[in-house]
Amino acid sequence: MLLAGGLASLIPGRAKAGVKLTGYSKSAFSTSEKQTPYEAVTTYNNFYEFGTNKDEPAVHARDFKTNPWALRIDGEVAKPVTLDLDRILKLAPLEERIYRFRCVEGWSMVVPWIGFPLSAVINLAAPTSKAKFVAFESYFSEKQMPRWRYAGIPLPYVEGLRMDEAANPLAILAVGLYGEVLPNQNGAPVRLIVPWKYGFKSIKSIVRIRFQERMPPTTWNISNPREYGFYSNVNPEVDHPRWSQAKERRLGEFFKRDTLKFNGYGEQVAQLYAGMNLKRDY
Ligand SMILES: Nc1nc2c(c(=O)[nH]1)N[C@H]1C(S)=C(S)[C@@H](COP(=O)(O)O)O[C@H]1N2
Ligand SMILES: [Mo]
Repeated sequence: MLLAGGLASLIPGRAKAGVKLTGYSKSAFSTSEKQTPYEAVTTYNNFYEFGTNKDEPAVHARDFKTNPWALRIDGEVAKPVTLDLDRILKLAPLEERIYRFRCVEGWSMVVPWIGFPLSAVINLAAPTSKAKFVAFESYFSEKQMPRWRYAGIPLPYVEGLRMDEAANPLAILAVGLYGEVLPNQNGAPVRLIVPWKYGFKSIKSIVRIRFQERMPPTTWNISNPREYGFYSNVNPEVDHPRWSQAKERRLGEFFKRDTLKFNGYGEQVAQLYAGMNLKRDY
């Protein structure tokens, strides 16, 4: 894996978008659906630490410093470890994963992410038999995140998965999109992508992954427990208290389309929830 043009990232204040990633392979999990244009993917963002309007993260995250980076992996594991960016990029062979991505707000997109299975982290850390859940935490700095006061949610942003969800081959850590390192506004340098769940589960700019026995708290559930549950699988049959989730609008398209259960990834993930009542435990 090579970072071509890596020097550009050393020029202070320069956005790192445009630095090419090379040596990644294609994945059988990719969709052939029309990809949402790069421009839309990188200027229509939810990253509340950098502002709550969709166009703010691209502006306010421009100077966000993502190198050096430290990702701490610990908790109920045999091998706790702290990884720098170079080691993160070398955790596993990089793949392109072209996934549908559905935000709970009712819009969706198709993004060619570059990353590797989250299971690479599980293999590295070797969780003990006590580990039932994985907790994720985003970077947080008042100084680097000038709009943090307006976020309206507790920070740092936190998320979580059940162990078997984390081990599912569709769950990835993304380090790039459209063949380039992740733009800061999309969660550089490393973020989670769980394409069968609403977008808010796909936590950005991760600094800590902790394996634990208990179900971890999650940011939107803390802010609004009535609206957002731990699982938050895409489900057209479970309405948001304030709007229907039956349909969605692809960015750039006019007409709405039907939302698919598990965002269309049921074949890969439905068995994770066998025996659960997804209308109650959402
Ligand atoms: N740290 C952090 N992660 C986050 C968010 C956030 O505000 N902060 N927003 C979430 C939401 S609601 C969505 S829809 C996706 C948006 O990802 P994108 O901007 O790359 O499309 O990031 C998720 N991850
Ligand atoms: Mo979202």
